[in-house]
Order: sequence, then C-alpha cells, then structure tokens
Amino acid sequence: MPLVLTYFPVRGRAEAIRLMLQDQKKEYKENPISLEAWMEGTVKKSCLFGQLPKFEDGDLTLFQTNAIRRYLARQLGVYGKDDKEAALIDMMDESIQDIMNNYVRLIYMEYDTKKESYLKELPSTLARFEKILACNDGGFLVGKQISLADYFLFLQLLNHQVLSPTALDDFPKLQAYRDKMSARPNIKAYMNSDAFKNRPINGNGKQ
Ligand code: 6SG
Repeated sequence: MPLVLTYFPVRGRAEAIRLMLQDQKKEYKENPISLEAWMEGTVKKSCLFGQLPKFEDGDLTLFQTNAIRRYLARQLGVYGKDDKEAALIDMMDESIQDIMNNYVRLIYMEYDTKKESYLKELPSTLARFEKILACNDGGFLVGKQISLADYFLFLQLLNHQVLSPTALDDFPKLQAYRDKMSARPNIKAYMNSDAFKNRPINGNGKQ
C-alpha cells in the first residue's frame, strides 16, 4: 500500500515531511488539494481536526504535521540512537517549530507591516543554531546522524533565504550545514525536480 500525503500544493508545513521521505528514498504519493477544492468544504469535513496535512500508511491515517513527522522518523530511523538523543532532537524540533510559527504569522498576517522588524530579530535566532552546530562536531543538530530536526531546520534555512537572501551571510556554520544538506544525493535530486521548484512556499503568494 502506498504512503499518501494529502496537502495543499505548497511547501507549507508538509515540506519537512517531503524532505525526509525524499532523502530517505521512501516512495510516497502526493494528493494535492487545491484551494478551490478546499473551499468547497467536503475535504475539510473529512479531516479529523478540519486541517491538512493528512498522511496515510495502509490502515493508519494521521493528521498533525509533527505527529506524522515523528511517526516517519521512528520508521526511518532518523530519531537518534537512544531516548536521550530523541529527547534532544525533540528539544531542537520544538525550537525550530517556534521559528516556523513566527514565520507563518509573518507570512499570513503581518508581512506588509512586520517584515523589517522580523528580519532585524532573525539573526539572534539564527545565532543560536550557529552555536549549536559549532558545538556538535557530529555535523548534525544531535549526535552523529541526521534526524527529523535537521530536515526541519534545513527547510527554515531554505525559506528564510528566500525571505532575505542575506539571512545566512553572518553564519558560516549554517551555510556549511545548508550546503551539506543540499548536497545529499536524494535531496539534491529532489530540489532539482519540477515538483520542488514549481511548488510555492506558502499559500498566499508571499515568501
Ligand atoms: C494550513 O492549520 O499551508 N493546516 C492548514 N488550512 C485550511 O481550513 N497543527 C496543524 C499541523 O501542524 C496545523 C495544520 C494547518 O498539521 S497550513 C490548513 O488546514 C483550514 O484551516 C498553512 C498553509 N496554508 C496554505 C493554504 C492555501 C490554501 C490552503 C491552504 C487559504 C489559506 C488557508 C486555507 C486557505 Fe489555504
């Protein structure tokens, strides 16, 4: 039975799922829901919490992006080598979720009024992850192997470089980390694909 990701035809919250599946070469089917189809209401009514993404793996149907990400991370072995590393990965992931929540608020609610102050604040947030990467010689956020948090941070770096092309200029570790993630063969291939290149970052045309 194929894995099926149902979401809007945007990066949005689902892109951290896509990056992980692509990098781990896990076949899955995209089921894109257009804005028109969503506004019609039937799909929304079928969603447990009235929201997307939805992820199906055989008889398991999941909603909530981070539940889907953690399920897949356990399945794919990208959730640390033990409970301690998994807890540290969760800690990193929650902080990256804070970044994403602030970004989503800017994009959908405050873009025209708050972009400048957002970008003024951004370096203090990125500096924390620059330091984390500097302190972990394993090359990833936690331990010696890639984890679900790395795919999530990588997505934030990609999105924020579009928001502000100079966002990473003062952070050599983040630049090297971005380059290392981009050079992973399956991620490189995915980022070269039309599916990735043609998918808007957000659903309101702002980026
Ligand atoms: C939107 O809220 O993409 N899912 C979204 N929006 C439609 O009726 N905690 C969970 C999770 O992490 C939050 C899910 C989130 O899974 S994400 C959803 O279902 C609703 O609530 C952001 C996103 N927006 C892009 C977008 C364009 C067209 C459809 C979605 C316009 C904006 C939102 C709906 C229509 Fe839209």
